[in-house]
Formats: sequence, C-alpha cells, structure tokens
Amino acid sequence: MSKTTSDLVVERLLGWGIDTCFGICGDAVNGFFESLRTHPEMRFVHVRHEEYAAMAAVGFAKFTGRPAACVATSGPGALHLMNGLYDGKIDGAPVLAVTGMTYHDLVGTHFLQDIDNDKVLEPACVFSERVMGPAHAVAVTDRAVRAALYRRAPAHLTIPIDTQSWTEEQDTVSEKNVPGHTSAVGQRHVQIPAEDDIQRAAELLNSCAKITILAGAGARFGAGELLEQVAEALGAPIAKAGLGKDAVPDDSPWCTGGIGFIGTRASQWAMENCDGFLIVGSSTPFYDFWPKPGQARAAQIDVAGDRIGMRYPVEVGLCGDAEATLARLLPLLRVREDRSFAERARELYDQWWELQRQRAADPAVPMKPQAVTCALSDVIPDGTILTGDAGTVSSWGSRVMLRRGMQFSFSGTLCSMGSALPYAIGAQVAYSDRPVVAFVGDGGLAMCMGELATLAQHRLPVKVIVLRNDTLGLEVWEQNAYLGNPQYGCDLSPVDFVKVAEGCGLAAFRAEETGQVRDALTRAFAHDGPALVECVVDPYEPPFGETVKPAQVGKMLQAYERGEKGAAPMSANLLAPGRPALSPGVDQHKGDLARYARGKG
Ligand SMILES: Cc1ncc(C[n+]2csc(CCOP(=O)(O)OP(=O)(O)O)c2C)c(N)n1
Ligand SMILES: [Mg+2]
Repeated sequence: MSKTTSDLVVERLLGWGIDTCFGICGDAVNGFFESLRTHPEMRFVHVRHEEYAAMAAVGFAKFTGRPAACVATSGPGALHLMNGLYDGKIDGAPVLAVTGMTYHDLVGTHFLQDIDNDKVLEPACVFSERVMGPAHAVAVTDRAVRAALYRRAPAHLTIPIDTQSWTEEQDTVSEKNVPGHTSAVGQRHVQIPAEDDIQRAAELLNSCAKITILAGAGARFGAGELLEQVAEALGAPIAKAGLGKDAVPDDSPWCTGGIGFIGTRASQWAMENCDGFLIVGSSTPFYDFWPKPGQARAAQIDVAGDRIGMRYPVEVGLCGDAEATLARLLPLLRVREDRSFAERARELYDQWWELQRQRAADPAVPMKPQAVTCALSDVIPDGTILTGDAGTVSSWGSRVMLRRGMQFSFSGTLCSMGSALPYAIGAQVAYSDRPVVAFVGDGGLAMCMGELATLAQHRLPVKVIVLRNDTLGLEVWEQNAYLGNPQYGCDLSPVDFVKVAEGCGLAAFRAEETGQVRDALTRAFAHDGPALVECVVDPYEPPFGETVKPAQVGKMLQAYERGEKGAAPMSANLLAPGRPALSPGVDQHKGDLARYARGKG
C-alpha cells in the first residue's frame, strides 16, 4: 500500500532510532496519529498537557542522551509545547517535535486554529519547517533529526492536516528533487581540542597551588570518573553546578556538593580560596558564586566554543567533549603531595552535612525539609533517577545524597516549575527497570497535576515526593532577600495531594512529622506502581542559609522591618545551632536576626 506523508515521517524517525513519542491528538494532527496507530514500534505515550509532552521528551533525552519525539495539534497544542521545547533548547536536549497545521489551502485565511506553527516554534528550536507532502517528507525529516542531534536542541516539523494523509501517488516530485538523496546514518561525534591547547591547560594547572574544579552538565555521561582522577592528581575539590549533580556522586571523596544559592558552604569556600579554576562543561547562571575575575588562573572545557570565556576570563579554552579532553589532559598533570586544600574543603562539606542532619532531627511540626531529604537519602534505591523542580525544592532536592550509578536532572537554566514530573515520565519510559523519583513542590505539582493520571494510565511506577509548604516558597525568600520586600502573592490554599493522587489512581501516603517520613517513603518504594508521598514541611526553613550573602541578609532585615509575616520563624531558623558558623551572611547579622527571632516586629 502506498505510504502517506505521516508514514514516511514516522518510518524515518524510527530509522534514526527515535522510537518514543509523547503527546496529545487533535483534529489538525489526526492524520499523523493514524501513522502512529499503524506503527506500534513507535511507542506513543499519551500525556495530559502538551507542555509536559515536550518536557517528557527533554527528560528522556537528558537521561538517555538520545532524542524522543513529541506531538501536538495546531494552535493551542503547538503553543503548549513551547515552554518544554525552550527548556530543551536552553539545556541542550535533542527533541523532535511534530505538529499539525490547518489545511494546506486554508493557511493564512483565519481558519480554525490557523497558527504559523513553523514560525511560532522557530525560536524554541534549531530547525522548524513545514512538510509539503510525501516527496518532501524524508529529506526534511533527515535534516530535522540531524539538526537536533548535532546541535543538541529541539527540531520541529509541522504538517498540514490534509497533507499528513496524502499518498506518494498524490504528490508530484519536482524536477530538481532527486528521490533518495539523503541518508539516516548517524555518526558518533567526539570533539577533541587542539593538542597545544591541552598542553597549555596542563601547564596552567601545574602552576597553581589550590585548584577548584567545577563540574556542569557537560561533565555527565562518562566524564565523571576521569574528573575524579583529575581531582586526585591535582588535590582539587569538585564543586557541582545544579545540572552537574550526577557528574560525580555526592559521596565521592573529591565532591564538595553544589554551588550557587542551592550549594554548600564547602563549595563556596573552595571557590573563594582557589588560585586555579578548571571549569568542565558548565555555563551555570550562578557565576557570581565563582572565584572573582583575576583571583584564579582558569581553564575551561566545553563542546560549545561560544560558551568558553562567557562566565569567567579563562586563559585557556579547550573546545571539546569532557571525557575525551580529560583523558588527554590527565597524563600531563603533575601529581600533588599536598592535599590540604581539598582536605579543608572536605571538612566543611562534612560539617555542612552534619548541619543538614541536625535540622532533619528537629522534632518541630511542621518538620524541616531536611527531614525528607535525609530520609530519602537513606532509603533511595541504587540506580535511581531523581528529577528536581524549581523552587526551594531545587535546594532541598540538591541535598539528596546521590550515590554512584544514580542520575539527576532538572530544568536547570529555564528553571521551569512543573518539570520534575514530566522529566520523571520521560525517564521511566526510557528505563522501565530503574527506580524514578520526582521531587516536587506543591506549587509546581499544582501546575502539572494532570500528569499524575499519565503515570496511572501508562503504569509508570514513578514515586512522586511533594514538599507541601502551602506557599510558593522560593518567591518568599527572593522577595525578601533580593528586594527587601515583604512577601506578596505567594500563599497557596492547601491541596490534599493524597486525595488528588488517589483520585488519579496512585497509591498515596502522607508524612507530617519527622518520625513518619522514612516509613512513608519506604512504603511508596515498596508499592508496585506509581505512588505519591506528601510531606508537610516548614516554609520558613532557609533554602540558602549557608550561601546567603551578607547584603542579602541585610535586605531580608529590611523586609522584616516592613512587616514580613514570617520574620520570626525565618530568623529563628537562620540562627539554628551550627548555621551561623557556616554562613558569613547570617553570622554578620546575628544580633538583628536574634531580635526578630524573639518576635520584635
Ligand atoms: C513556570 C514558572 N512560573 C513561575 C516561576 C517563578 N518561580 C520560581 S520558584 C517558584 C515557587 C515554587 O513553588 P513551589 O513549587 O511550591 O516550591 P517551593 O518554593 O515552595 O519549594 C516560582 C513561582 C517559575 N520558575 N516557573
Ligand atoms: Mg511550595
């Protein structure tokens, strides 16, 4: 039987190894759905909102390194994809988006859902084209997939509804089009920097006494163990950007945890005190936590040459893949005897963990978020894929101890709320045999609550852990610490997530006290299917207590003076035993905070 445009696109995607598609049907894309129906090798995952179809595909790509597809109808469906596609573009995840358009001969006539999808999605993608019929389908699909793969970003094809079902006989091949002129042959793409640049980077690092390494998203997938060997040779602590959390495990002897607001005191100290700086695959926006320009001699490894020197005035740029570059750099490094710099950083790292454990043990109700992260660190199974969300939950999620073999990601640079659950869907679809945990806030989960039903529908045994603090918690701290304003517009009326989850077909548990968390988590992990654990936590435990800058505590005091309703509990929590010693920002304002902690308003 003659093939349709949609058949040709689906078969070409399968030819490229793209065998999973997340999405929602619609009148402008139903011709494509007929090809999905007749090609069961393409696994179709029906989600509840197109934004999360795109984000599930981003999650799939971030954890597997290979692309999935997402599909949406014209107009509202295509527009819903936008946020997820931008997330993929900004964080470097290959995705193949397919949308429907209105009839080929009604485009631009104010017809139903007549949106120029190709133009609208163009800025979110590295490739965005209309498919004009069967004669066009294969070559343009090949271009789209190559663009997504080799520029590590979403590519988009939009097909008019009637064109989707046109058969090869119904199309005419133009005079200049040579049928079969493209191929679906992928190639490994390993980028290696120039030899003399590697030599210069080694000389630079060999000349420094106290080196700090920063690992970002580019240090994932195979570069981590080499990075630990480089750290060992240099006696250098490894700090991690949010997207580099799984580059090396949190319990690696060289790791000092995250940097930035969601980071550790240890990483901050290592940044403030180094004279050499090696950046591996990171362009995190939190570079105000890096060494000051001029403080350290620096080298940077990045596959994207245009990212080198973007955040720090590096002397040597190594434009290449982290794994291949580190393998060439390592033998040129002078092995150090002196380990004192890394040892001091590790002491601080241990103290920081100790503070987390002390906060976790606080019997107050509502419990501290650390009660959840510490219990989760204890019970989380080997090989887990953990997904994080935007909010104070980014900070708490980064405090889950990731062991070797586990993976983590979140919407790092777009920082979109509601990303953890669709990322977890993408991860669980990719790896049916691995535990997957979505770590979410109550605001973020409220955005994507429909995707709980997706878990039930596809029997995806994801464990959703929601920190319920009845507030858009991060914004409270940001309105205070950045602007000196009392919180406004942050309260959330309580949602009973246990009932919502049960209503969607999940098992659900609630923990309201420190002593209940471990049991609730254990029961969720033991459940053979999707489960949710609602943890009711203190909104006023500081998510950046150890990294907050003195000037920011000053702004917070201004907000307290102007009537911030959480002033007393926030101050008391900032002054928790052990915290001022680890936080110059808090230490500097101890006296004023103590007055607010006693209830001065
Ligand atoms: C889609 C989107 N809207 C708004 C924001 C701004 N924002 C960042 S964090 C946050 C609050 C998140 O609240 P919640 O999910 O409850 O987590 P919490 O901070 O309470 O831990 C908001 C509104 C965002 N990052 N993404
Ligand atoms: Mg919240």
